[in-house]
Amino acid sequence: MFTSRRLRLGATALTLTALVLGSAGCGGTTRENSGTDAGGAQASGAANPDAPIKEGLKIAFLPKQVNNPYFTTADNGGKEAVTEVKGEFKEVGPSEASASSQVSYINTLSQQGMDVIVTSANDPNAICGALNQAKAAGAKIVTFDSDTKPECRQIFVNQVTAQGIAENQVKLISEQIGGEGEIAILSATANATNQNAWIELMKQELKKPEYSKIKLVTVAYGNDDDQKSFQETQGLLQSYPNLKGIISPTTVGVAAAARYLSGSQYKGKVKLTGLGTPNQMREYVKDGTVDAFALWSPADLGYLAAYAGAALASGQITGAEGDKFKAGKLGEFTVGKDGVVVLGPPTVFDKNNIDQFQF
Ligand code: RAM
Repeated sequence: MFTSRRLRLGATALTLTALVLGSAGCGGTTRENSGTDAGGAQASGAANPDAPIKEGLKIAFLPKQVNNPYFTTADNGGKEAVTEVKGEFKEVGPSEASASSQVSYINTLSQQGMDVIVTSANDPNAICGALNQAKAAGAKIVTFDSDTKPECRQIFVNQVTAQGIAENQVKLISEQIGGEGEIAILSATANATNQNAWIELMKQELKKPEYSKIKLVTVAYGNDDDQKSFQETQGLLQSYPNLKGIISPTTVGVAAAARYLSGSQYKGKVKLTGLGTPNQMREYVKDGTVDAFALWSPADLGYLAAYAGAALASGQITGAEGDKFKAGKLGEFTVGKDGVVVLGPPTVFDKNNIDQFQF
């Protein structure tokens, strides 16, 4: 399922193929346009796949939080795509990933007459009212990374299927702890749509016979705040003396947990995996704190989301299942059920390949 184009690796792609885990879907269905508006309630009229991308589209990125390198990289990918389609790019957002922190930004973007708002939702419900107003004012809404309820947007650009992420994360920790023992999850915020979907499916995954000796003891929340994530890691180790491993499916959480472990007596003994950026995790892989972790290309995710928004705003797609659009260097994508477009499977990083990635 791994496609080398996703990470721009050229010659290293073969090596990486062997490292890719999980079985995420690769881009939705190939069914013809059913005419249903699976994603957003607002899509109207038929898609015209031959419609040219309009020039001058105002496309705004609103991440969960702006001071998170993951979103800086993702939004820069968006900027690259917006530049390619000759649009106007803008990025705004809160410094904390709290549930309602994005509402005022959406209202302002709507008043500014944005053609497209691309956002990663801190909460499935909290921004729906503001997004619906923005849609009524003419904006197309694309969620990426973390979704709202489907009726609040036209398209959700998902990095990897939630099932693919759950399989990947559980497999990684199982390999690292030898298939048995207590584990904990260190998540981001308690409301985050993406995190909660992954955690739910990880719990299901852990019910498989091959994981019967692994026990999930708790889920902690570091709120995608470095200090809080650091302290929560410390708390986990104090509260669960038999803990064998931690899964932190957040770039902020896993980096903070790695920093704590690397300076503690648990370094290399309590295993840590999760979803991290190679740049933030490099030193912990090299010092033996972390064996392996995963992520997709955040830049490609932002790039794809921007193209999806441009295709919506140009009438090429409406967000209906089966709609197809081209996303520049990433090629063609098909909109799947519920207006979801999937980027592709994650890549696993370890000491053998981490230096090939700079993000
Ligand atoms: C953090 C955020 C984001 C998530 C990544 C893996 O940056 O929580 O939503 O997708 O981690």
